[in-house]
Amino acid sequence: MTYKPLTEETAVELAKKIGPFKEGANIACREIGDGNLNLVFHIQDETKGIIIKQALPYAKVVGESWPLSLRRATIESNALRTHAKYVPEFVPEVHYHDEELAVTVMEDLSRLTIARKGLIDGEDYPLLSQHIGTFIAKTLFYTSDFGLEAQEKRVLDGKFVNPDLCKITEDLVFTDPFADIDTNAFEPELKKDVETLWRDEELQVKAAQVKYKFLTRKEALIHGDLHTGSIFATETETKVIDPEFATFGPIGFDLGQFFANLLLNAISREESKRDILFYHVENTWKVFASTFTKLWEEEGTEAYTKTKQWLPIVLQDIFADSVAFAGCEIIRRTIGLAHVADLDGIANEETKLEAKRHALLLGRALLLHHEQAKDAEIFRTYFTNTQQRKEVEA
Ligand code: SR1
Ligand code: MG
Repeated sequence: MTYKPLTEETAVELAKKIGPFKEGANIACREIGDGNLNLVFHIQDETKGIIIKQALPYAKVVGESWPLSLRRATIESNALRTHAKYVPEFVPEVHYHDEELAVTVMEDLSRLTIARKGLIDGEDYPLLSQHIGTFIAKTLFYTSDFGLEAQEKRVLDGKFVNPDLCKITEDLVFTDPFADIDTNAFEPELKKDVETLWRDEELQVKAAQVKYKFLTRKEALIHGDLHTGSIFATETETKVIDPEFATFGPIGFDLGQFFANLLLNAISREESKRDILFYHVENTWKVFASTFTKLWEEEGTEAYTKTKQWLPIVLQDIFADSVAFAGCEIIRRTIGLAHVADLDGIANEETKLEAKRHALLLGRALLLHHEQAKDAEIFRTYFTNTQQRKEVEA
């Protein structure tokens, strides 16, 4: 079949051909895509449902002037299938993929809620950090040069060459927010704060260094866009979706994006309701480090994983990277092209501006001091200091 964007009608026709529906079933379809890039159709009859996701040949958030490769749909379905090998409990099942149509048919997760929305509505998701810490540790360990034979890893790396989507991250996360670029978006009242950031030469150097790390460190298969909008959750279940940005990159990247989005939600909450977010940040790191350690000790593939003294050094590097990536993500979600509803949805204008100023200072502090960051409590310390406008000491 040649590529054509689906409509609700043609999505139903496709579902009838490949879906689990019986002849004559009463099928309903709704386009529910609220992300920046794709069409997403929820299709159901009285008893079951499926999701049909289709990539558009351009970035939906900007329009046809920003062309994007359809191959990302294949990258996404390959990533979901790779993740399913290691953590089937944390990903939706892929039923079908058509490369030409850029379509992936997958498990209907509508019994769960997107974690960003739930967190904004005040949900706590007590198991979120346990699940995401495990997801990140396993998917990254098993695709890294600690858990996969080198030759296999090189072959897998070749399946995830993802230049278009990597460029989005390179531009939107590491470059544009640090300069006066048209696509940045922020309230005029923040202009002074943003200009201070643009003039901060020390910060510019750190941003350049971590962008270089993202470009050059092909350590493991990263999800590549692991914010709270890429996670479905309930009190007991967690599913990671949308790995269309998947590529080989630094192990700390997914951790950093997840930390940042938890912290952005914490900024948006009243003081008394923030503790659960700090708990999730700290526990994600704790679960990640302990799971990664166990895998290293029990399933390390390379002779060098027998060098016990090296593991704490590897973990320290991953942690410091994650702090830097978190800093960039916080800054870009505040003044870059793609914002988050956690901050933009704050109803009171003055509170919103204060929250965004806090976010900029927190992002800056994390990026500036990431090399000295030793344990996950620093997120809480930097959060409080920047909220009180205290200069953060390394
Ligand atoms: C043009 S795409 C903007 C953002 O949406 C995606 O979810 C990624 O986070 C990307 O940076
Ligand atoms: Mg997405």
